[in-house]
Amino acid sequence: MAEQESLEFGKADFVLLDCITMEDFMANLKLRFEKGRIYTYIGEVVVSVNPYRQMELYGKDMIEHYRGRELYERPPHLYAIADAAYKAMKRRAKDTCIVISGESGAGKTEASKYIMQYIAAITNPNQRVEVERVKNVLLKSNCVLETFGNAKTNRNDNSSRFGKYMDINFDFKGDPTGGHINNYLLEKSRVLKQYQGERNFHSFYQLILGAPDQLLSSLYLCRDPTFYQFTIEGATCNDFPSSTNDKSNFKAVVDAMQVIGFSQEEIGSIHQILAAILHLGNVFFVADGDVAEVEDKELIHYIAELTSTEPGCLLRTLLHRTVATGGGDVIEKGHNVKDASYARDAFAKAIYERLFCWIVGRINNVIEVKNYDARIHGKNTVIGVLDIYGFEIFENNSFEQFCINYCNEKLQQLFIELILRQEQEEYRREGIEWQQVEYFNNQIIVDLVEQPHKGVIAILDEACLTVGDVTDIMFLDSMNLKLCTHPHYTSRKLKAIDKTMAFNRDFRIRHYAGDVTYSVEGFIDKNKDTLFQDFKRLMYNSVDPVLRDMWPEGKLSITEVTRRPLTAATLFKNSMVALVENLACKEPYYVRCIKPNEVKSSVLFDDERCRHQVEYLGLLENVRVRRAGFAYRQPYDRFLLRYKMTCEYTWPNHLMATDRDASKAIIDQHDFQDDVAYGLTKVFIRTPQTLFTLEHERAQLIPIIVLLLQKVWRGTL
Ligand code: AD9
Ligand code: MG
Repeated sequence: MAEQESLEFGKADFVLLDCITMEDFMANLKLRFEKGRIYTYIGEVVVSVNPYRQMELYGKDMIEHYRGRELYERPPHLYAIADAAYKAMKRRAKDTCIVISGESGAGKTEASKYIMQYIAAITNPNQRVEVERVKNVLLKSNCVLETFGNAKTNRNDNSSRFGKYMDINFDFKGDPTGGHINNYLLEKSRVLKQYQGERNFHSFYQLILGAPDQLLSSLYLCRDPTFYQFTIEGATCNDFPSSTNDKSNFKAVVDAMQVIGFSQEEIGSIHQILAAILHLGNVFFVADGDVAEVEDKELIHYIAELTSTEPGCLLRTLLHRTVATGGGDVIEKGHNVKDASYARDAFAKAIYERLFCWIVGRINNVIEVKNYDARIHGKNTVIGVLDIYGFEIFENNSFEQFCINYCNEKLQQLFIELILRQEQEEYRREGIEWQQVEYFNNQIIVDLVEQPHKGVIAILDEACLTVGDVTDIMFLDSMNLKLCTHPHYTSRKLKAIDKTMAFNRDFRIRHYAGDVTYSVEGFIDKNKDTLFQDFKRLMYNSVDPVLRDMWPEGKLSITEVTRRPLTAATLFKNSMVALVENLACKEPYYVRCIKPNEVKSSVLFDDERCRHQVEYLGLLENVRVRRAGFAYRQPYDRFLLRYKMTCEYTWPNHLMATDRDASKAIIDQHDFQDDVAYGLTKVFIRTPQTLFTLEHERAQLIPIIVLLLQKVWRGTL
């Protein structure tokens, strides 16, 4: 509380601002950032500004400082929100979740790790071996997943290129007994190509730069990332302190995999698969008449050995595809150079994606709560932690940014829904009247993307299902036709004079977080996500059990493959719908991350950029919703415990029928009747000033009470 009133550090809760204006909000956020107070509340939401420097905020002493405390007893912190989620789960046996949102580089992944570390630190006081194992796996899984799923982008040196939702299961004692990770749409196109200044996934550089000599030569690799097509762009990013990190991280990741329970053989297979992908990137095709030939056959032998396949089969798969004719015959069709290159790329992306999903699955295997455990330990409750890629606007935005930004729209929708719903429900439950606050509802954008028949995804799917050669431009035309009147959609073709869109292949969506211009180039391909059955069969027939495990559908021959797989966008949409449903039935806690500047500076607070984020995250509305109703609410017993010394009828104990009556006595004595409403179980206080007055009085009385008590003990009174 002392901090809340502190002028020096600003208000610890935006709800306490005298006026809820953008200027006051920003001034408070900036002041706190400059004073190293990176966390601020809006009620139970934590607003976090990325400090871009190591803070003395996460040590063991800090964990102890927050353990078991109520939210307002300590300065705002992720630990407080983690504790609140944990307490709610333990006390009321409620499933809770912590949703971390914010744009790329705002600090979501770091926040999720601190939250997990906190939960790990405060649980298992009895050091049960199995619980320790689960905690270790959960913590180590971060490092492994970051290696395979994160990369340097122009916005963040360690950008998550996949979405992650982790459930941690707890037994009735409140100790973690297991968990489950859901991963969402890995940006696999990064395997092939990275924008200037960006890197491929960390895993490749770690292998090339960190593997011991012997391992490297057994994989036929050289220690030079510029030698490989897939790593050459990233190898020349010289503003990234990669060489040391990659080298030491290689070992750290192998260690982490061992702790998790990956066998030596499995780790070996992972390295072989990574190496095979790197070699695959260097396979070039030349024309031999109408068909393609491989330029450097030696590479085929390397890849075959590393994937435990036959070189002849591998070569045939790279150069041909099997097609079922209408008459039921099966023929082999030779690729031309373009098709062969396309097929190779699809193969490389698919192997990496499967590898990533396999690793996630493998981690899940070792932390899964077995039915047996659940039976023994009784009710199982869950804390979910969501760390998903943040809203992205790049110079060139493609299918991946479209999916990522759609995902952020869904989460923003959930935020609106839950924050409002929670508030409304609480007032209804407690029998208190509620007043609506206006805010921008982004449902209209969510619909623009996902509506059946009319949404962008439906139009894209329709284009992909059309027989014949459908181009990206045809997809764009179809969108222009169907969406031309939508207030959040536009395209240069519709507005011929719009010079802000460089090309005719662009369309623009007015997202809740800003306008994003997408290039349709590659949308059809990425959505179809075609990988010829021949590759799946090749992998399924590998002698390596790890590879074989990743390609179960490779069992089928071309004539047995009947169903057209769901498109990438539809799969993603379905996974988002399921995610939101899952989150909506849990008690949510929010961390809203803000990126203070674009240059990773620890001292620069870019007013305009920050203001923009505050606007689109709807933080001001959040404060208003919180304030329009009642800024504070407390169960009667807690309210009494804290303020009973401020009223003669309640100190030291009250003789009234209920705690509600006693709380009312405190309020009446202070003449606060007009500022307070009485719910069924809680007292609701409208303005922070009322609470300040009570707090102030309490602070003045406590030393007097202590003095009196001392005198009583010493017998001098
Ligand atoms: V993305 O959507 O995955 O591209 P995130 O996850 O929001 O993004 P991340 O957590 O990776 O961002 O943070 C980016 C960088 O900011 C980190 O690598 C750290 O260098 C820095 N950071 C973020 N939070 C903290 C912090 N609490 N303390 C110190 C931080 N540095
Ligand atoms: Mg991240």
